[in-house]
Amino acid sequence: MDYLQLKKEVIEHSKKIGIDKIGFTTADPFTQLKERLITQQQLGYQSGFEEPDIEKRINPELLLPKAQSIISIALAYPSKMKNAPRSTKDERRGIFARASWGKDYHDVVRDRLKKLEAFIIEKVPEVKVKSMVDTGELSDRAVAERAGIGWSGKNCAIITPEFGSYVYLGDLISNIPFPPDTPIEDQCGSCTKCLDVCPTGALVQGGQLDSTKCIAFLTQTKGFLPEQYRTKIGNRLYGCDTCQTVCPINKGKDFHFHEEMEPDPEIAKPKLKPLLTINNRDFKEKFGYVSGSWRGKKPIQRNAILALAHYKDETAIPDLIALMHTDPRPVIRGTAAWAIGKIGHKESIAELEKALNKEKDEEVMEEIHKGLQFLND
Ligand code: B12
Ligand code: SF4
Ligand code: SF4
Repeated sequence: MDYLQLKKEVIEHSKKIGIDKIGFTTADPFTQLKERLITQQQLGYQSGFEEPDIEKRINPELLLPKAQSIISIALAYPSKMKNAPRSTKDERRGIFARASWGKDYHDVVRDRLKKLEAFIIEKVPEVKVKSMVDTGELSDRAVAERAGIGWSGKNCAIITPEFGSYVYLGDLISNIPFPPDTPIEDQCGSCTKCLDVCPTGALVQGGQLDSTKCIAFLTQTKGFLPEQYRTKIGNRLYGCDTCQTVCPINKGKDFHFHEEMEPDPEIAKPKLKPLLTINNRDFKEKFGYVSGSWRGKKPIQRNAILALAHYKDETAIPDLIALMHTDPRPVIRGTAAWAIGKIGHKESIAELEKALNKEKDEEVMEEIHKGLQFLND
């Protein structure tokens, strides 16, 4: 079979089905990645969202017997929101990172991978294929880097010359020996903007992330946010784009190729106060289709409380007091108490004391004490 010809046809077809960039690499083990993953594990820098089995991550043959190649695909997503609503003094708003704008990208990328699989199966009916996006075993970035989609930036992102780093990645492993592409040269040069601007110092050095400090990770945790980060997350409800927005390669990069990726401004940049009281059904209906809701309502609500504290929004005090007294979730009660103190609403001292008298959860009591301390200082 003429694999080069088949590769050309696959590339041609990819353009018709809404894939913005495609690259090919071998199914050889990712040996350099193995060392990196072990190092990250040993340093305690992993987020816990990664596939834990390192062998599966680095050896495509364990995922598809007789694997011969991996196709990497990239879909460009928008970086600018049309008709973005303004956050006003009375109605403060939070922000979902761009990777959570529009329909959940897992569904969008999976759709393109399925279409690509169907085309390859049509051409080679006996082919074996396996596709994945984000939740699969492979490192989507390591695959993309080796397949020439982009280089691995100091901010850890795969940066394409065409679309910058605002691309989602997906992989298709097959037993077809497609001729591989060559990696792109690193174009970061002496720039260190992303390292300099990271609010928490999570980029410990170029291309190395301590996930436990990264705001993108922290916004997705379910417990109390460690205190040193509470004032750093600003109005972020999910994810963080800071090390990408400062990147000079991303300047002017804003692509609107995919209708599904257009954000609903009221969802991507929602009002904060209504989030405090939203019920499960409404949350699912409004936010359920975006990738940023995968951890459920609690982290978003916790982050909304912290965002209101960030804005020192006194108009949120009645809602925060109600949460502190009645919410069944300790994280929400405690974070609300902390926020009331942080906002500096001295008239709430009595409410905090009342809450302290009836509170049974020790962590929450600690947060109420912190709130009181802010107000008594
Ligand atoms: C776990 C995870 C996270 C964690 C950890 C991120 C990280 N940097 O490791 C958290 C929750 C923090 C996170 C955040 C984000 N994520 Co995420 N995440 C993943 C996931 C599931 C695994 C990543 C992983 O294994 N990391 C471990 C590190 C060690 O490996 P790696 O980054 O995959 O591979 C690189 C390194 O190994 C490096 N490397 C290897 N050896 C060596 C040696 C040296 C010396 C150096 C310098 C580097 C180096 O090269 C590889 C290629 O770049 C992938 C999906 C997947 N299955 O791959 C998505 C993925 C990486 N995330 C993605 C996105 C969009 C994000 C966010 C931008 C979302 C947001 N706006 O909040 C942020 C960006 C944060 C950042 N600066 O990285 C995209 C990235 C797209 C792109 N253009 O790069 C992915 C690929 C999902 C997808 N399919 O589109 N994510
Ligand atoms: S996503 Fe935010 S917190 Fe994480 S490395 Fe980038 S700038 Fe730092
Ligand atoms: S900000 Fe500079 S160093 Fe960081 S990824 Fe972009 S070009 Fe590279």
